[in-house]
Amino acid sequence: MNQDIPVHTATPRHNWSLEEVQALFGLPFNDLLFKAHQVHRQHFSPNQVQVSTLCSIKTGACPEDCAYCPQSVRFDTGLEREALLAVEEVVEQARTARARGATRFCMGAAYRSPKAKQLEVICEMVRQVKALGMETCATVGMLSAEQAVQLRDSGLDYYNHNLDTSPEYYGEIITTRTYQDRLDTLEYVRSAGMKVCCGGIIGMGEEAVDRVRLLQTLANLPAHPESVPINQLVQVPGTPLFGTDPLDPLDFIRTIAVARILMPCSHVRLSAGRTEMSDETQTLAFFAGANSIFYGERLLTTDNPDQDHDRRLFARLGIEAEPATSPVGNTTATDRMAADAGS
Ligand code: SAM
Ligand code: DTB
Ligand code: SF4
Repeated sequence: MNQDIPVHTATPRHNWSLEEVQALFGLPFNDLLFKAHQVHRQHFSPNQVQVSTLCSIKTGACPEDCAYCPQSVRFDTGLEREALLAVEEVVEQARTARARGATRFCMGAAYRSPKAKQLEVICEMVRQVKALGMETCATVGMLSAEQAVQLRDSGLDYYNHNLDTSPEYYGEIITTRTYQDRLDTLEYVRSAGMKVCCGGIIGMGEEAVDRVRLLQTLANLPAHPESVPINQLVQVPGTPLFGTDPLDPLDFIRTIAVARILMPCSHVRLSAGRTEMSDETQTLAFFAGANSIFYGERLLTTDNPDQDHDRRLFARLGIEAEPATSPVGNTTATDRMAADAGS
């Protein structure tokens, strides 16, 4: 029996030891899922999933060398580079996402860090998307403390900036910035008063201990990220990680379950990689505590399940889209998802 392992506490903890997190990963699968699901039910409505839609506002030609990423200028992935989109085009995409039931719109840019002029345009996008009544999220690379304040002042709710893997494995994946650079940006985002979206990628050839250390690092941040995206590597031909041994889906589920236990009040997002997952794997992820997804046929540059498929999966599982924090008109996100099915 595993009674000596703390399952959950009323107040989230920030002092998880390596051994404690390893012990959770090492539990028999049923014990781990049972604990994670209990924690999930204590903090969230078990049949609601938050729905976000991604938009690549600036695609490709990124100077960074992240070994997983199709957008790095260093790898030949056949991706067409695109300049920063016009504000109107982004707002139009946000309107469509809202009509389809998304409550959060996430704008991603292939930058190491945005230049002042670029950030001004991004701030205008944020203002106009926010005015549609949607939650706003952006992921545009490293920020200075001042840039974080600028984004907050334009109405940005969430900033996504992933740690991606353990501090120890990071140098195998990215050489053009450090783990500390990532932590610094996260601190600026937090100090500016925005919500943090921070997680990682599983299936990059890391050892089990790297997953332990990634989740331990996230859980031991001064405040838990409100949103924790767990991505499964999308293998893109031309990137150095293409051809990495595929992940055991049950190891992915274990990672979701441990994230749920360590960060009980955070939304855990079943993020990239759903196209390659069976419906049954996704179902287990929801049971293990995942309660957010990206909705829409595209992530940033790669495929995501089509909307009909996701709608059917939600219906088969009795899952509803989580209502928006500030509702838009008198329809719910679930109504809008359903209405879109008939259009
Ligand atoms: N350039 C910015 C940055 O890196 O912070 C923002 C955009 S970047 C594409 C956002 C995140 O997407 C990365 O941190 C990584 O976690 C995720 N990502 C990129 N390529 C991926 C892939 N092939 N599979 C899974 N996740 C991926
Ligand atoms: C996150 O953690 N995953 C999203 C979002 N944050 C920006 C991005 C996934 C990208 C997958 C590869 C692509 O489509 O380019
Ligand atoms: Fe650039 Fe972000 Fe891709 Fe890294 S993950 S290459 S920083 S777009």
